[in-house]
Amino acid sequence: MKKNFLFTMSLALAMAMPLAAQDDLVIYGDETTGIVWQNFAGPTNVQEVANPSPDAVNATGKCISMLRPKETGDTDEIGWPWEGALSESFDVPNIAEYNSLTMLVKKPYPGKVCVELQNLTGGNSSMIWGHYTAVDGSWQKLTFPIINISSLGETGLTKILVEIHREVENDNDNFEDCIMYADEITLHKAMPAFGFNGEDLNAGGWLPFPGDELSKKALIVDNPDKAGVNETVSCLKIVREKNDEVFAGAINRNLKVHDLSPYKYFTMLVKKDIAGPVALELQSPGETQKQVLSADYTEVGKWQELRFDIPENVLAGEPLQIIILQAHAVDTKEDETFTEPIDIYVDELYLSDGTTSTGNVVVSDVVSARIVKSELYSVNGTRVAVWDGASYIPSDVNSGVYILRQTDELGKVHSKKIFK
Ligand SMILES: [Ca+2]
Ligand SMILES: [Ca+2]
Repeated sequence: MKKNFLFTMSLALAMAMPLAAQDDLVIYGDETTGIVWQNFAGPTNVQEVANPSPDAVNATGKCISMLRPKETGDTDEIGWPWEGALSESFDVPNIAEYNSLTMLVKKPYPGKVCVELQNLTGGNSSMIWGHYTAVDGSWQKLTFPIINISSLGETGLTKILVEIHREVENDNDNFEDCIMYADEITLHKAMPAFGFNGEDLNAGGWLPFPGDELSKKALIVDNPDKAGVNETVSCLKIVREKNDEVFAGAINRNLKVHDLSPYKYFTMLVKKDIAGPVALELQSPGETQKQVLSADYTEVGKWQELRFDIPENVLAGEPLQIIILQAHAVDTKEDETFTEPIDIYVDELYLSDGTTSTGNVVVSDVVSARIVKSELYSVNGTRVAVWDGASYIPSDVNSGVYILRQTDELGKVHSKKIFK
């Protein structure tokens, strides 16, 4: 009797909490029931198994495993880059209320991961890319933007396809047959963060452009010069050949920045062996709006931070979904001095509202008139620092929230809340 009562109570509670009210919704994980996974495109042996190495990122008990063979078979369809796991067990009619999806991934080799969100009748989201970057086989949480879901219609999300290692490996001597794992698929109302750093913010993954997705003309590599301004581990490498188009480079179709208007510029690190402009072609969903931002690379051979100013009314107010990264926006077909392919390195792409920069807190962009005096106040109103001009906040100021009060050359006072 008691059991029945509890069951009825929990059912009533479950019915009283519509899914729409939840910010985070775990749709596959240890706590979910009735999710059945099957092989996709080959005998990949998809099954639910005990978590082989619980750690801080994934301490849960079970997960999905997939066998990824190395060799590509002709007739038996093994080892294709699109092999993976498919489940038709989901029921999320209100998928449009969610903005990002996270999935835990564990595999012995870094590489691209794809998810496709589908409905019963074949509508699908197109591929959404992520990139697993760990080299120690640890669990890593990948974030995918929820985009291109209008074709899912009324039924919403019912199927998910996970392509766990969308890479060609049959000519890679370092790759062996292996098991790869996925777990804890969660929908979030929060927007995915914007940024690319090669380590953990992969912004959905870059692909060579134009041309073959699997050509390896754009891929994540070890940073070749950690002695300069970029000490980070990894970056994107783009191979530029003489006969490539002016706009050649890499494309990222998996961005989700709803509103660019609060931002003043993009910053991005570039390193190449010849000087020349780099461009970011911004596009809205469906490519209805396009805008090219350019910056000049001059410090030949070294990492250089480029700044791409964002104009007023960028993309006519539409969201940003696609960036074509034009690594060397020069016509090399006609350039007699350009003969051999060059490697171009790109890293640390971020949006800035003009008040912060990587490392130091830059305050010089707060207003356009020249600042002659800066004062920093705690939120309690105590003045903690004063200095001439704008420049950087003194390094001995503790981290925290402050009010920055600046006086410009015209005597006008500007105040702004800042974080250090
Ligand atoms: Ca789990
Ligand atoms: Ca990096």
